[in-house]
Amino acid sequence: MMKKKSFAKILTTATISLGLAGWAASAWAGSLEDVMKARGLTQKDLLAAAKTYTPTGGRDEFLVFSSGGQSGQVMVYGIPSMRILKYIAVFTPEPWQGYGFDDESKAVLAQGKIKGKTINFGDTHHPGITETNGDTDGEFLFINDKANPRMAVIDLKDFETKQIVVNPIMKSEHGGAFVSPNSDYVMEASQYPAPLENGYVPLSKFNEKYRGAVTYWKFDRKKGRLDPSKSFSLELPPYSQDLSDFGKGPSDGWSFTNSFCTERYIGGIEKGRPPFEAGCSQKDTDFVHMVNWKKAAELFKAGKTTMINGHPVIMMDTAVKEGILFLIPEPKSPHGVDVTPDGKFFIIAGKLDTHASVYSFAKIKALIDAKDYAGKDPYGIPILDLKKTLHTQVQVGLGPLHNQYDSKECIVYTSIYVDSQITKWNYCTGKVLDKINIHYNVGHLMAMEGDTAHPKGKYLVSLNKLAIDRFNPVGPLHPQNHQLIDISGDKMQLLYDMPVPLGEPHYAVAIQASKLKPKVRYKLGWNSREDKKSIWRTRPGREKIVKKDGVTHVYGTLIRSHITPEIIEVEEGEKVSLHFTNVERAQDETHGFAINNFNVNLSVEPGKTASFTFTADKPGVYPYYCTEFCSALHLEMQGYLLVRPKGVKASDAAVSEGQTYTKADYDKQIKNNVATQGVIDSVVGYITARNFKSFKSVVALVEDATDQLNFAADAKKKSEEFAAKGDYNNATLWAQQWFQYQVKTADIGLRAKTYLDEHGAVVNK
Ligand code: RUQ
Ligand code: CUA
Repeated sequence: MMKKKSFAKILTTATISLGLAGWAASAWAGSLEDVMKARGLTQKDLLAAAKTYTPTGGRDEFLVFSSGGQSGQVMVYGIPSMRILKYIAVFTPEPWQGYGFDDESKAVLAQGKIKGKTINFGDTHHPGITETNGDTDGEFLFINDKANPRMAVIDLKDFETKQIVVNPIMKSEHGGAFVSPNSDYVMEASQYPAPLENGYVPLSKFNEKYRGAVTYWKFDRKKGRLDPSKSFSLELPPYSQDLSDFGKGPSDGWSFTNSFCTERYIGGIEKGRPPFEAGCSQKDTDFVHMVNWKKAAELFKAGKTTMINGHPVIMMDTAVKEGILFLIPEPKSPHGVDVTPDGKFFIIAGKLDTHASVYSFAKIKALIDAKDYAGKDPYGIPILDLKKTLHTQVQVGLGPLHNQYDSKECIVYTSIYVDSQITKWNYCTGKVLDKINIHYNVGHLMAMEGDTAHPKGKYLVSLNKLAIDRFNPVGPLHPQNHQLIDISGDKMQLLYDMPVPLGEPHYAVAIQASKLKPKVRYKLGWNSREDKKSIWRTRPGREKIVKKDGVTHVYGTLIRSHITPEIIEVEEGEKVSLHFTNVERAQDETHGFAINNFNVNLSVEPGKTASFTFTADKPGVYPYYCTEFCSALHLEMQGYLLVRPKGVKASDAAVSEGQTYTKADYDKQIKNNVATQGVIDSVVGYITARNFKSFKSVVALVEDATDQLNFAADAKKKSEEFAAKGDYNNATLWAQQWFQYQVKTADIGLRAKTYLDEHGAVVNK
């Protein structure tokens, strides 16, 4: 615990320890050669290190949003440093963020209930960022849940999940989230065929009753929410639809969804039948589905839909009649379909083929316009001739999966699962340019903005499924391995291995960090999940406990370093709703709130109001405290919930403390406070003598320090009032509180001073 030493002393101690640390580091380090020798590093290693190493305080050029697979989350990390910055809770409760513990986020998770059932898990696969003219703009992020067909919206202003929508007709999905070039729609395609209605249909009716589908979720950018009332779906045959992409440029208005198991095989290994894997890989080709989604949106608006589970669906026969749905054969068990940056081609890789196929949109369009079809599938959907639609086919390796584009013209990278390689090739000329080994078995790969109209090149990440021998063993469950590759030269160069200890990521998207504009704090009293002022907000001095409709509402505040109220007494069986507003304005001053035995942790960032409702069902004493180490007196940020047995009267007995104070204690405290004020004044003098206004972070710190000084003045006044009445006990305690605000002011002042020193502030003329 902090002793009451004078601030001059604290300042000197801080300076000495900084000086010592600098001296110790230089004595230990040795020369670069020594370190290379000791750690067995090569020149190539050093070069890789220099390309990724980010000195303290340095920022990354790109941010990555990676799916977290079965963790139901999204992971955020920086490139080139590969430092993990955040796991965003999406489909799964996450206590650090209070997600699934506070009432506000519980309401978001509750949107994801399916048939009344709470689903606390998601299999996140493909994140997609909002786009403007085919380029990602960094406003919102979407992510799908493959296991329980759902789509989530994350606001990149605060990196919080705002909405979950449940797909009304799908029982499984995969081909989402893909975003149209101006974010009008977010696409979701089903995976394993099932009846679109809910309920039982025997497998003997597979061909007639089981279906696939694509859903176009309308995105309302102003509200930052998907709008189910303006969303629609398209019925598809019972093939296993897979990944999707939206066209852009010349192919804008079209979407592409490939499929596997167009054999429509239904398995049955337990009955002695060959398993799915055999029956679903029999044919040489499957189908990519081409949908004219702009025309589909018009059909939906014209009411040419059938309501299924209360959701409008354009049926296949309507789609065929209106000429909005076509099929093109694609070689063997395809996986990714990726539209080129200019929108003229799309590339499909077949898992069981060694080729990547480049389809020409111009050729496809000409065939459609001429009604030049090669045939029809069993559901009457026109099929185009594979050869007539191809631009080229290129042998890229065994088990190609996904494609990403470079900033350099015609350059594409394909992940090769079986060979554990990445192949770099030219899709205009059809030439393979380079291959690099990865460790091991790559799924998706991701270049910087490599799926947009203007890829940024520079780096590529190989999202590998297996780590095997790359890291220190941590038991049979291994992390995944994301490998950073330099693609700026002719040859790809492996730079860095990052273990992913969260879940199995599938796709990831990178965006220039400069495009993101996250906020530092919320407006005071903010419900972050609904993006509006919380009806439960309160301000310092207005804290209250109110009984309404049988619920005891506590309107509280959190600030360094106390929780108001500090004592809450209720009767057994009472329903209690706690609402805490973090009234800090300072950056990075989050407070937590946990209480014994109630399974709750709140994360209350500056400005936020978070609530927790519970029934005080068992009499007892329940301490509560702040779970973020927010200040020197963080441990003292505490309180008691007292639950009185039914029928027992509240005792107003005087609070009995362990200590009382005299005039001598008071005088001593005052002396200390006055000395401290002198130090604060000198720090303030140091800052204001310099051009601190040129530094945004310092201006924010000075604002915060000013707040703390105002609180100090308040406590000082109370202390003096009690002293005037001769109540030295309360006078001393308030003087101590005055000192606490001084400590916080000095702490902030020192931070500002260090910042100025490190960033070359100059003395005012
Ligand atoms: S998919 S790699 Cu969703 Cu390719 Cu997993
Ligand atoms: Cu607030 Cu610790």
